[in-house]
Amino acid sequence: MNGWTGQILRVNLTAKTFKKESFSEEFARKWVGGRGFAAKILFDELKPGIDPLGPDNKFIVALGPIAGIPAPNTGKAVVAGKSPMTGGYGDGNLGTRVAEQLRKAGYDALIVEGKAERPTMLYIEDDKVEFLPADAVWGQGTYATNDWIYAKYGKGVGVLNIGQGGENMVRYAVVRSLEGRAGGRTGIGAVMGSKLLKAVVVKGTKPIAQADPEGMKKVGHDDLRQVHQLDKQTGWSIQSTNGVLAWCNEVAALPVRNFRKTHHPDAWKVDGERLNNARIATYGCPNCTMRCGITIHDDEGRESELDYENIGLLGPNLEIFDLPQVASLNYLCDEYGIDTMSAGCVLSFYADAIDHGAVAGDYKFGDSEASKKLLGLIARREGEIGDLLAEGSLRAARKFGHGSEAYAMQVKGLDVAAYNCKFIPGMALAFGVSPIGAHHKESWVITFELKQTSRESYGPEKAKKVIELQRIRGGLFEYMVSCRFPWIELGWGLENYPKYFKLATGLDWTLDDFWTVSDRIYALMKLFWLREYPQTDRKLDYPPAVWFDPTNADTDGPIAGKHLEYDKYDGLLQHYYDIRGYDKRGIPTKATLERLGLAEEAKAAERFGSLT
Ligand code: PTT
Ligand code: SF4
Repeated sequence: MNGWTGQILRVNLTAKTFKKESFSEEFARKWVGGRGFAAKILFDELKPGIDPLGPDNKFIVALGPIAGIPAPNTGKAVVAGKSPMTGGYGDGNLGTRVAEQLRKAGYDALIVEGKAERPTMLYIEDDKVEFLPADAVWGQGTYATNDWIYAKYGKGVGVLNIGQGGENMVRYAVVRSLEGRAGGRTGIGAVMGSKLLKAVVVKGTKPIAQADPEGMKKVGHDDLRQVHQLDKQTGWSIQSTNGVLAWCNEVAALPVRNFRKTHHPDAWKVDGERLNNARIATYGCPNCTMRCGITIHDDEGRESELDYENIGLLGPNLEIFDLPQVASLNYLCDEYGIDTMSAGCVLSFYADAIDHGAVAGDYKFGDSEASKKLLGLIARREGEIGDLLAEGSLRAARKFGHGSEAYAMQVKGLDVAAYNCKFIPGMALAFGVSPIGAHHKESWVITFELKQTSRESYGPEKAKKVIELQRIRGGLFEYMVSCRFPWIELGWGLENYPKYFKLATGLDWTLDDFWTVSDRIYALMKLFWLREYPQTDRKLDYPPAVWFDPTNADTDGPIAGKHLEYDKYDGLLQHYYDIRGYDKRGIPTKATLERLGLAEEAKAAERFGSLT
């Protein structure tokens, strides 16, 4: 089968067994790869209601038809499982040599089941699979673990590993790969930890079957150059993702003080220009010619790679405007293997809850030393507070009570990304309807909304745009499995993806064919929710309550006195459901499921919750 190896590697850690399983061409065409494969496998194989941190959950690594091929930005992999943060389908997308090595080993996906008896490293080399002891690095951070692995196998292998956060099942633990790369903020690192799986190392030597290997070589080579030139012309990677910080501050969209404020006079101290000035090195994912990983020294001289999300949520959101201090918090998150974004939101929520008298404590906004200590307590689940904050802001709010849930900045249990939507209805909708909780990766509608429409509008054009972006970002890029930055940041055309798909698989698809796959996967993720939460309600698609609160409105700046309005937001949500063909609860109707080829899945879901 060109474009796919046609094989999945299934490993059972309890029994220490493994087998290769073939999948059909029909399966490949229907789900394509990455998120599509992972969602379908988890939907079919997980019993509803299982504990995400128990042995019944599965850890999946899934690749797409262009993953690992020398073409722009294809060095990415999807890691997935039932999310410990949300209880729904969860995944993340990270740069890793595993993309190329696993495909060369002969697999499009890896499924890890069960639980090891002792800390384990899985070593995969073509047809060989070894279950190796990892006691030597259990309890160690991700940097030491990486060094240990590289010392054994050299730097050419693909590596996924976890730190203390994953080992101790911090619900927002991530999977780490190369320098500066992390993914699976829905808690996929904790899923690895729950299985005592410290690391996965992959080496492959086989060719990847393609419909037109010569064509691919030429086009891939030319496009890698073209993307590099585009990056030079636009200058995007000078500030990389953090180029957006100054803009967010200007348009009142920056998270400041647990999202209480939307802008701050000191924001410039941590903006893209300052980050670039402090740069000591640049890292990137494999097959990337627009490398975006800007690395600086933290206050202790350690290398730390910073993106906008990390800076926004560990910096202004905690009222910390000292770049080396922010870098230090970021370094610790990377070392412990916990999500910088949820970590930032959990700490800001804690400070806010103390401020509002929901809980007693002396932690304060702006205190970077105390923040560092708390990160250590969280990663080790040490003491009552470390253990509780390791559960995420929603669960902590439920424990604190006193109305604090209103300002736990999360949707469906996943903390929000660094866009303060106090008065940005479309982006608030994008967070609300993201099928994995509040993640910006699904739909980043904010620039369209602020640059091309009125901020005041709750009209259908915003719901339509959210869906258009979901199809591309949460769809195409997550099942083809390649980085979206050439498209979003450099304007490298979407038409390149059908082109690569054809070179890899021989199939001549239009973009509309791809959007059908995107809609199918979104519908399946929703069915996953229905099975887990049969009483599911549209309120699950609401952003944090504090954004609707008039007493929380800004007192100065461009959106002074403004806030989201419930009735209008609900109308916008309804536009979204209507366009998607979902019912009033936000669940795809039977007709929609039928149209997307999900009749079987609908039947399976109906055993647990009703469909309309
Ligand atoms: C992603 C999320 C992001 S999104 C960031 S910064 W960003 C944070 N990075 C973290 C980190 O670093 N260390 C850490 N301990 N925790 C972190 N949590 C946060 O995780 C990432 C880039 C970025 S940088 C983005 S937007 C794009 N994301 C893509 C995506 O989701 N899909 C895709 N097809 N292409 C993408 N390209 C870009 O990749 P999650 P990476 Mg990450 C250190 O996975 O779970 O979605 O969380 O993968 O290889 O580091 O690249 O301003
Ligand atoms: Fe990785 Fe950044 Fe390149 Fe995307 S642009 S592939 S995230 S280095």
